[in-house]
Amino acid sequence: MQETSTTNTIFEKRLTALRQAHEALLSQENQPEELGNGIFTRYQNPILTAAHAPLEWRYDLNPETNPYLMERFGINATFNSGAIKLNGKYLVVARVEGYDRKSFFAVAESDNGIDNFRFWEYPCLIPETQEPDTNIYDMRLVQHEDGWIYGLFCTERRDPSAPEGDQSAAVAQCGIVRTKDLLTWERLADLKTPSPQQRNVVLHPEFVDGKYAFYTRPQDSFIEAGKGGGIGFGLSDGIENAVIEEEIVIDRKQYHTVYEAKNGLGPAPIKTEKGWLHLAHGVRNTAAGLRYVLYVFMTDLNDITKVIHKPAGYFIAPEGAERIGDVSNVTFSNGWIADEDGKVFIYYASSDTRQHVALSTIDQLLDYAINTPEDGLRSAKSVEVIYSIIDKNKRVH
Ligand code: M1P
Repeated sequence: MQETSTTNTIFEKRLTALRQAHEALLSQENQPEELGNGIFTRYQNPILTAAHAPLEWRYDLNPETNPYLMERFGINATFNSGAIKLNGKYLVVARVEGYDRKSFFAVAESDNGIDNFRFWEYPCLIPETQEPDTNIYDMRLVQHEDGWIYGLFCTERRDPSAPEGDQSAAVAQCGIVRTKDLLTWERLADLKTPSPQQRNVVLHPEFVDGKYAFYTRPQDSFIEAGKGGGIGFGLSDGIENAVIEEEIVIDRKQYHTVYEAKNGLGPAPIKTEKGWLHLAHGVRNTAAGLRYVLYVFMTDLNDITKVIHKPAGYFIAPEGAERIGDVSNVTFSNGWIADEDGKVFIYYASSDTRQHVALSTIDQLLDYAINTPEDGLRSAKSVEVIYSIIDKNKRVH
């Protein structure tokens, strides 16, 4: 009797404290950083962390079966979110990763796109194909002109040709689901392409020559892009059993750039009067491991495979606390929302651990993309750029 009432007290105290801490986190206001770089404004707090996951997912809330109110399902991270605005709400489909390393998708909703993101009651139920996914992650949401919202994501399975002693060899491919409400998801066949592995596949929002158009990232092995490196592009007659017969690379990896080792498209591009705006990630290798940064480029409205502007270097790189996490030195984005008034909410994740937002506008992004000098690919060219800026400034003052 004594023991039961003691454990009940532990349970009640813990539950009250947990609920208070959770509510305080979820209702926290997010403030913009001061000054910034004029291109975008970072916000101070991550919009989603592991601690944002509902208590109902993590705890058995029955004092009879969980007297110590222990966590029964640990959440490790929330990151790499797809994003869409639906019925006036800003929705992100986060990659939520459990302590067991498996990722799954869950929708979190906010009224303003900046703070107070709250997960919906249940995570997304993604149907499996005949060949079950071991792990699913990084959904790109696209409102396609055919009327469906598509979610393209990476489906990962153990490499069937790997020897028994190798328990880490995997095959990555592109899984496809579609929905009208983000509640019910219809699974379609995985995308077929000429590449042995695929990650970072994105559906273009419009038909191209009456076909579904995909941005791909052909790669030779699970980690290495190999000879297939670059952001690829291909067309498929249909979407229910999508097949790309021919893949061309439209944005290559390149020596001594921030996308030297590999690159991949982020969210679906935004259509503007001056071209399609793209956000992508570039990867280079360092003595401390891979470094992932975000970069911007634009493609032609009439030929979406033609890159027309590409500022040098990175657009967003990990800063301060963003540098540290499960996979440190990573910024990654697969979601942004362009509002009717020209604002652009850029959802980027840091170090495979947490989700952030940065705010910009179509005008700012176009100015950045069009007027930032391209990479000259040599130190002397960088110095030339600075000279021209200084000389131009002399004429102003
Ligand atoms: O760990 C960094 C990122 O690595 C992968 O990206 P890429 O395919 O370009 O190497 C993805 O697994 C991504 O989820 C992850 O953030």
